[in-house]
Amino acid sequence: MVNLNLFTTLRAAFPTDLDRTAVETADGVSAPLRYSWRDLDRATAMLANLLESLDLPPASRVAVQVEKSVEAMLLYLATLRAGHVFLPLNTAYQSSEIQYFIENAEPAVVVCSPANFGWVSKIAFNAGTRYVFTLGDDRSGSLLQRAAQQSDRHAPAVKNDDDLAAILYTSGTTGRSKGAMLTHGNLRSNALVLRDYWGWQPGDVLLHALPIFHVHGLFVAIHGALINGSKMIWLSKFDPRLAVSRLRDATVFMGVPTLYVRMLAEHSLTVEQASRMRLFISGSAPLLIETFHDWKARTGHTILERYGMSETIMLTSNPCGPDARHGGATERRGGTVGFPLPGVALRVVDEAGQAVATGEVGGLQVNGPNVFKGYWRMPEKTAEEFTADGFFKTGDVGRIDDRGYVTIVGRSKDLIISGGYNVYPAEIEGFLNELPGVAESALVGVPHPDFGEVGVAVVVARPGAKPDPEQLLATLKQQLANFKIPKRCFVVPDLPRNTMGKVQKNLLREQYKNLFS
Ligand code: MCA
Ligand code: AMP
Repeated sequence: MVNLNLFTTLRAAFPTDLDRTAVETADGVSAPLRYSWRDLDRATAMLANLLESLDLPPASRVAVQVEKSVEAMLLYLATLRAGHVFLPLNTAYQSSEIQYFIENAEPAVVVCSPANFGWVSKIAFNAGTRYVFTLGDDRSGSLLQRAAQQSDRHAPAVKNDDDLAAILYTSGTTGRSKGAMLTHGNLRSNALVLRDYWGWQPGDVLLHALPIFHVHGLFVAIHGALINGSKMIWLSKFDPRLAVSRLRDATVFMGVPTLYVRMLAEHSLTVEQASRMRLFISGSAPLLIETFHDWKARTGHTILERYGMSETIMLTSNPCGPDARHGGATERRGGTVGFPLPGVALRVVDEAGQAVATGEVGGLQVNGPNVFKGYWRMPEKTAEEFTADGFFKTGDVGRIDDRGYVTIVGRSKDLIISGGYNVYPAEIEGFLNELPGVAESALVGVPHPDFGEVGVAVVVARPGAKPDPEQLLATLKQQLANFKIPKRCFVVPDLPRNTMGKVQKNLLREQYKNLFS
């Protein structure tokens, strides 16, 4: 029987010479750590054996909230190898957020930073988690201590395409976060398509600068390098100066638009500095056309913009080389997200679900082997988001031009994307409305030069109350991940509403659009 475990596919792509460097760390201060391909193989075996020694039920969830480190990546790979389900959590999440994820996903194992062990383990054990380990970004903690006693040989668990590999929580426009269930087949098919479409070559070196708790840094970047046997230069935190300085040693870079904006502010970014680079990829949020042009002028490279979602991994991409499906098109068109990837069906529909004419704007729906299995334990929500003929409704609004390029023009979902992180207004408004003196609130996204878009809170006071905007934000900060905190807060007499009573967020967005310009 063929083992369709994604780990097996990635492992098969390791170079024959296992002593070559697979990952090299760079923090600009300490001496780099080097991990060979053999190290990756042995360490993932030891971690997988540790998970196996715990005698967990098959497909147990392993929830992980730790700082970025090579060992955190190894834990992800080991979880696949052992046949369990990886659940990455943003390090910015606070206790109420973590409590929700743990209670919802019921992980058998939770791994957290040593500093957070007290509160995380309390939440986890109360929710029935059997094991809580710690992992620091300096290789400290109980996880590696326990794994050190394990064998460095391990046969990957046998998996099918349809078996769960990971759950990624993505917030909903209403209600709490939903866990998008991604299978081994979803992840493998997307990794293989991107390997070919982005023309990975022997000798490519990926400069890895993104966090590894979301699709972009965890799957697109790591799978891309591993499935090509390519080395990674590993930045544990994005630092624009350091990233620019390491471009000389790399050939591929992936970033959200904020990373490009910040690197453009570095004088050291020049054509010469980027001369070894083959490919710059941007995604997770719209890339401003000015950034696209500025990057070309400063480095000589045309950024390749692509589009994806937690539920679908990558969906579309501008071409890397000639795309035979589109008459050999090679142009990376700024402002577009390119063509549907091979194997992805993408259609644009009107409100009635009927396909619109070429060039017309409508809702984007997608289908393909990369589209997720559904939301964890939410069959009704899953059913709502799929059409009768099996297309997933992305909630993004766009059009396809006569050359086949897809442009995203907006979103039907009420979502703010700030520096590549998603902020769902409904969640923030829910918290704001509970604060003393607040009658109601609205969160809107406005343009921001660094983060692309940021949230601004507009609050109506209860009769007789005088809530202090700064105090409201400070209180929110104790409850929610820092990137979700509105950058400004205004107290107003009332919110603009239409005749149906619905808050007219477009008017608020218009009113506050120049706040940060
Ligand atoms: C940090 N801050 C932010 C954000 N990040 N505010 C709004 N939006 C943000 N994204 C605020 C913090 O709250 C804090 O505020 C202050 O900035 C400094 O925090 P720090 O953590 O030091 O910030 P940073 O290191 O400068 O981080 C900025 C960043 C980071 C490097 C741009 O946000 C980042 O790595 N973004 C990438 C996100 C990503 O990987 N997305 C992919 C999702 P205060 O001081 O007031 O507390 S995957 C996806 O979307 C799909 C599938 C796709 O297509 O890829
Ligand atoms: P998430 O659910 O966090 O994975 O975010 C997915 C959303 O990010 C998509 O539904 C889009 O709205 C947005 N997105 C991703 N890539 C792009 C892009 N290149 N341009 C515009 N929006 C994007």
